[in-house]
Amino acid sequence: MKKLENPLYISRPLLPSLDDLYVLLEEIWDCKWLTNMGKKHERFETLLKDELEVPYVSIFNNGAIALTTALKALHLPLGSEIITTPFTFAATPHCISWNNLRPVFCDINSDIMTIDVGKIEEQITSETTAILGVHVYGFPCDVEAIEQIANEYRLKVVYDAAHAFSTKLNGVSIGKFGDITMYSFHATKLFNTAEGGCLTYKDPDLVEKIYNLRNFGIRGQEAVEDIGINGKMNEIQAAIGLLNLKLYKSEKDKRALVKKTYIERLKNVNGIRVIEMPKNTTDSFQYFPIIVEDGYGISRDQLYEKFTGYNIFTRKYFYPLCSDYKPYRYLQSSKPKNLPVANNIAKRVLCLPFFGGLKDVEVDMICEIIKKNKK
Ligand code: T4K
Repeated sequence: MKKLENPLYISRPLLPSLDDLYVLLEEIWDCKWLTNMGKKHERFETLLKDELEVPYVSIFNNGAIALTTALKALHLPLGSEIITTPFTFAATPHCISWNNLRPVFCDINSDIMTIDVGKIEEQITSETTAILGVHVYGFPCDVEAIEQIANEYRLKVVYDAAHAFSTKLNGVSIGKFGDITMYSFHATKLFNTAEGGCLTYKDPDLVEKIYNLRNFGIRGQEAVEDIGINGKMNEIQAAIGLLNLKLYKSEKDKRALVKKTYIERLKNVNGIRVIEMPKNTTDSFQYFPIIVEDGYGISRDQLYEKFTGYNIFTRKYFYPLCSDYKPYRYLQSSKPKNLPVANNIAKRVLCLPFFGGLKDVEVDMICEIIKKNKK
């Protein structure tokens, strides 16, 4: 097997045709309205609400600002504790910290790597005010159990669904669970607007609140009614969103085929664990993680290096754990003995290149590299 001439990345963005984009850009240029809730923004927000099958949706300039705003909108007492997972992207605990709230890390389950609902209650103290679950790789958290715990302890529930665009649980949109859910539309996501994101929620009282927080609290030229930030999506992002809404299902179909091939080829490789979506869940086809078990013979890091040698850039999402980042290391909940499963998974997980345009020969090569290096 020869080293690839061009690098092969974990993801490649879904791009609308330039001709189609040009038509929408021309409309934007003609009316000279670039941002501040223009026509494209309005249309995209409306269509997205239908697409995600949720009562309310507010679009944002990126997922992290959206998540920060979600926590702000819930009026959680300053300094209170938010129980979350360390097995996620930095944005999750950072959005907690930016609200002057304190992340408390809870371990994950080894099957689908979401927050371990059996361990949440041990983390609850008189300071706890919310649970922030992450539907990591599009695998759904145990939303029912989380709801039960939240009801019992009167906690708010926020979900980070950055990876879960179009995920459904028993036919219900993942955006309908909890108090607020955040989706990311970053370039690396199944559905993208280059940068972008949204919040979904069901409480009508949150509509005004989130609207204000997203735009400096401005309610007219002479009225500022809340301490908002600039979370607005611009018209060019919204234009990409409008076009990609029409395309993402066919991207999903292509990814479904790639995933099927990966699973077929890899499921019998001793020491490689592939993770299938639970039966009651509609897949978001965001990432394709494998777990490199001891039986494989070489470590995840060694396999990662083998790939790099072929110009193939797999990713160790999510290593290191957020609990090992400098700002969070000192926390009591970051101690490895509190997070045995997360620590184990973080050193074994590897996300393989996964996007619709991945060629059969490339999938073959990736699977061959995995098989060939087994000891
Ligand atoms: N919560 C969770 C659980 C998240 O995963 C994320 C973001 C967020 C919250 C926050 O949402 P946003 O504020 O981002 O909307 C990437 C993404 O930047 C980030 O959005 C994502 N999670 C995270 C998991 O992955 P990096 O630093 O790994 O990205 P980067 O630049 O190394 O890109 C990965 C690969 O994608 C590249 O090797 C090539 C390809 N790529 C990337 C970009 C930016 C492209 O082909 N085109 C591109 O434009 O963070």
